[in-house]
Amino acid sequence: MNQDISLPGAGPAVPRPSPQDAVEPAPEAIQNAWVQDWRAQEERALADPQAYWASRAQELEWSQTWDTVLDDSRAPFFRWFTGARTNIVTNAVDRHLLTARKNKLALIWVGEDTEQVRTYSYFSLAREVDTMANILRAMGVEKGDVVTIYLPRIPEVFFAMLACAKIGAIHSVVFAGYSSDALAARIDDSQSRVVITADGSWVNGKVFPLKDLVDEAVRFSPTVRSVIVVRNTGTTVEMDPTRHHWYHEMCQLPIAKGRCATEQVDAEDPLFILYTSGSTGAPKAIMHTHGGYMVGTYATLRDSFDIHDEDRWWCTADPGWITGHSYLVYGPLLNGATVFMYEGSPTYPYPDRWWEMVERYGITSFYTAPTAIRTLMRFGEAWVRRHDLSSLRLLGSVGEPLNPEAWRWFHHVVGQDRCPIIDTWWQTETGMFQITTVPTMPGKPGAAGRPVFGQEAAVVDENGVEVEDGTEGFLVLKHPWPAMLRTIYGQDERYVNTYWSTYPGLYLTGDSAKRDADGWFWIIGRTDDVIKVSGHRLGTAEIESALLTHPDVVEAAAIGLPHAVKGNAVHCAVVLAPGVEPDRHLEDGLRRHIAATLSPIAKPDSFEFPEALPKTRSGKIVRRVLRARALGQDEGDLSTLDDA
Ligand code: 6R9
Repeated sequence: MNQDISLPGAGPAVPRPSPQDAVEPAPEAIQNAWVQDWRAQEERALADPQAYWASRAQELEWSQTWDTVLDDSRAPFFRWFTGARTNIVTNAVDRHLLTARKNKLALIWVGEDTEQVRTYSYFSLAREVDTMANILRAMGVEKGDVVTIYLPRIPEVFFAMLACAKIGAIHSVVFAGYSSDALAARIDDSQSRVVITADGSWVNGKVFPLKDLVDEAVRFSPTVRSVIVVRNTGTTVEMDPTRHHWYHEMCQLPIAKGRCATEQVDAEDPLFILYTSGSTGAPKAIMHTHGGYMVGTYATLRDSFDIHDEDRWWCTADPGWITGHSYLVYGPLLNGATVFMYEGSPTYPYPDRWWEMVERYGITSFYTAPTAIRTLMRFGEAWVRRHDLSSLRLLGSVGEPLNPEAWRWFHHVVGQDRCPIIDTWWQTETGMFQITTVPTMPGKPGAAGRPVFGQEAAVVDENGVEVEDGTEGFLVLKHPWPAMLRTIYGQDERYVNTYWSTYPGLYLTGDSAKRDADGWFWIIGRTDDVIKVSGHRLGTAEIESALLTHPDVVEAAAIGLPHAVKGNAVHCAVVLAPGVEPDRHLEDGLRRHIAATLSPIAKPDSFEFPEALPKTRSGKIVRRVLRARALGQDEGDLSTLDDA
């Protein structure tokens, strides 16, 4: 058992699972649902998961079919649909052009200034993707090259991701709220030569200077040759004519014109890498591939959110996170849906901005995060009641546990007691939902649901033995699934150690959970040094290394503490350099330092300034003791600590 893992996680307390709390879906919500008899489908899929996944894959197009559905001969390096050829863009865009969907809206985009609206049919989306792909090709981007995308929530992020996929390049999207240091680390690690960014992004009425941050990040980069800049805010930026290119100018060049064929790639060819925080060390580049990821995101979105052609789908996630990849860009387009994307935040200028959008654009399916629900809940129902939300059909949640109180508010106030709530538990690594519901299943406030078709999950103790229902333990997944990560880019050994070594044959999720007697899973929280703050995934190691670059800091430890709105808040214990006195001013300085070197999302809520940190004799920080102290709880067994 990995020593780093200790129960319980920092997540909010989970109420005792009680099956009688189940909320049956309203009959009108499930009339036309794709999955009616979910028990039968669950049984069928589990009887032969490979046959099940093959049947789902057959709903999509392949230029060459597979020899094997699942090749587990080198497990845990699983390979799906081996021998097959396709491209996720063939299925997300091209195939729709041969049907009536050609003229259907693929994307409705609304700016923070809501007078700014841009819409794209599948036909025009295809043209935009071709243009971007032609430009990338002309810049020398080839199959297998990594392109870094650092863009706000604007349509070009769709074009850029799809253009990379189209030519077989690997995209690495970096959340546009990360600092230049964090961006530089990701560019260097991935060795990308091209960066796609914008002059700036709008954040609550102010410009966030993306291009300046890129300049700082690539100043010393040995790899980056070109930076493509999308004009978004109209901000003045410095353009180095040798390697900075305005996107709108490049679009006018002859090289940008004309169609660009969609490269047919091997099902196992990489589609993207996405950096995410782990327990230790630098963020890891999770790698996903074309074939399996395509099948997994397509099938899970179709089943759980019951996508139909008349739907208008809104996933509020940023493209910089896995949710944006799987369920803002790829999953919905694979299903031929109409995607809605909004540039701004839910509370600016007023806390009814999202409801205004739902009403104005007739959103049917709305997928968001618990932290946003809790934030909006605090502003009161009146903001919601101002708007006609009768278009809504389904609601969804992701990123952290949706506590029963927030579940009930979302269900009653936003969903008017008629919209099923689909809580989706999954990870950057899993690529697709793993534990969730389909609309025909009863919802249980606070529970995520059941493993997706073809998957089984279990709750085990530290020896890998399944615990009794109702008991908390480590959540593991039993079967490989098509959209699973293939490795940590360039770090195969770390991949095996992180996910597959603790319990041989089982995928270690890093979460703790309980299962109830009906087979519903209740997620509790992380058991490792990952903190989910407002649904954003942060590693204590990253926050600590950011603090250690501050001149007044000698040692630092970061932990997550329960927080009513954010789920968790960052708390830091900092040992200061001799002679430095802690005060408000210093705390603010440390916060600003973290915002500048990592990201504003990582800013600590609270600090303590001890003389020394609790450590084991081998020098490992014992976060359990810090957590107990911060919460005023019993510190437990201290006998293994270093006396100092
Ligand atoms: C999709 C995403 C993964 C971690 C995961 C867990 C937490 C995600 C959840 C949830 C409870 C849910 N998590 N969804 N916890 N209920 N519905 O968030 O990916 O950023 O990689 O984070 O998020 O702790 O292990 P990622």
